[in-house]
Amino acid sequence: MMGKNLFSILTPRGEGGVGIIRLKGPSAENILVMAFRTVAGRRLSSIPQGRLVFGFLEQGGETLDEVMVTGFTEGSETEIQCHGGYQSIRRITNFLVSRDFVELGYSEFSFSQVGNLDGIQREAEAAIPEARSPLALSLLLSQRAGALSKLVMKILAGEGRAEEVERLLISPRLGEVLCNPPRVVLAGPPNAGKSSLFNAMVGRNRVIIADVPGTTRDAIEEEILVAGIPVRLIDTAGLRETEHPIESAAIEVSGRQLEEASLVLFVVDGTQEVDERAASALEAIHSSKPAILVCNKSDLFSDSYWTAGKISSVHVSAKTGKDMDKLTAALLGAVAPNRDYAACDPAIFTSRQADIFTQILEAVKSENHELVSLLGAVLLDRQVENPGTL
Ligand SMILES: Nc1nc2c(ncn2[C@@H]2O[C@H](COP(=O)(O)OP(=O)(O)OP(=O)(O)O)[C@@H](O)[C@H]2O)c(=O)[nH]1
Ligand SMILES: [Mg+2]
Repeated sequence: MMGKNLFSILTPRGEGGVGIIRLKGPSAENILVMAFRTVAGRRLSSIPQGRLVFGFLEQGGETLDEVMVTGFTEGSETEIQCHGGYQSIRRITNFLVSRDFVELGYSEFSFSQVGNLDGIQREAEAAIPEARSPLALSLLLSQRAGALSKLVMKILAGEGRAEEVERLLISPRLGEVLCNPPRVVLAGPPNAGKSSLFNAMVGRNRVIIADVPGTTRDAIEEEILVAGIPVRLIDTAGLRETEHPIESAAIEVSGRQLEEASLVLFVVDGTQEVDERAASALEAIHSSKPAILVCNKSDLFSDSYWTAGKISSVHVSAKTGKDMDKLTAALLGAVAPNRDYAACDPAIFTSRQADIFTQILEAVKSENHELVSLLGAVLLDRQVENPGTL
């Protein structure tokens, strides 16, 4: 992308008061200068740095929008602040595209004023707009401020201990869970109450429930927060042998959801006797991923026929809400057992960081200092300083 004029829309694409478009590139400033006229009708010779100038953007004698423009010291970046909403922003970006600008996403656009951030801090900066919970935001802000980078510097200075790195790598890692919500799939025989549980966990009547086996067809997804942890909850069609073509297709969809699940909540009707087919389906699921047996309808039974052996189980009632807190505790225990996060603690939050830290741990243990310094430089996206001397 060297030598190209680039722009990025920094504000969300929706209704709002202001739209912000950042520009940079060899002729970005010139093109903006040519199209801009102040409210007093004056042309500028350059875009002033650190000062907002109010005026109009024009193309072929037509006003595109009332805007404010400003410039930034490094990298000759400029910014247009226009009206918010789709039409105004689109009109200006169409103009930029007609002048050979290329659009980049927010996370791909490297801003000059944050150019001194290291690789980890830049990853945090890019993830912050997508933070899905207050805890995710706190964790990312700490890493943006350098919590994880400081630990890497310590390791590079030969002061990092293997235990510190080991602690970071305890899986599943909170930072990654917060940035990539686990997929929790409700599966099991028809009529067990999967959709009822889905609605209870989502907190509203999102899907149809009925006393007819085979009610749910399409898999339905909702993102929920469980004790501050974002979770993608998925309701699926009940699993059973069927001749019905639509239900068969629905069961195929359930199968695909099961493959992609991080955790399966296998829901059964606790009032019913154990169905061998369902029991072996649960065994098969559990052999490849974490699963919890959920005996539903506990308002109707005190002792369930179902026992899960090694698989953890809970008895709940989707209908009355009885013991739903036990289900959420079991869910959290499976997807995010390490939830202690104190502000400013270092945390891994991307798989790239996890991969490199795994290699750093090995290198620290085998006292391969040269490799440690190489890997640290890759993590921070920096040149290796004095290679071989660490
Ligand atoms: N008593 C009682 N009934 C429940 C409970 N949960 C669900 N039901 C009832 O069980 C029936 C089936 O519920 P659904 O939530 O539709 O079951 P499902 O597992 O989604 O069924 P399919 O979509 O057909 O696979 C409905 O009549 C619900 O009202 C519960 O905790 N207690
Ligand atoms: Mg259902």
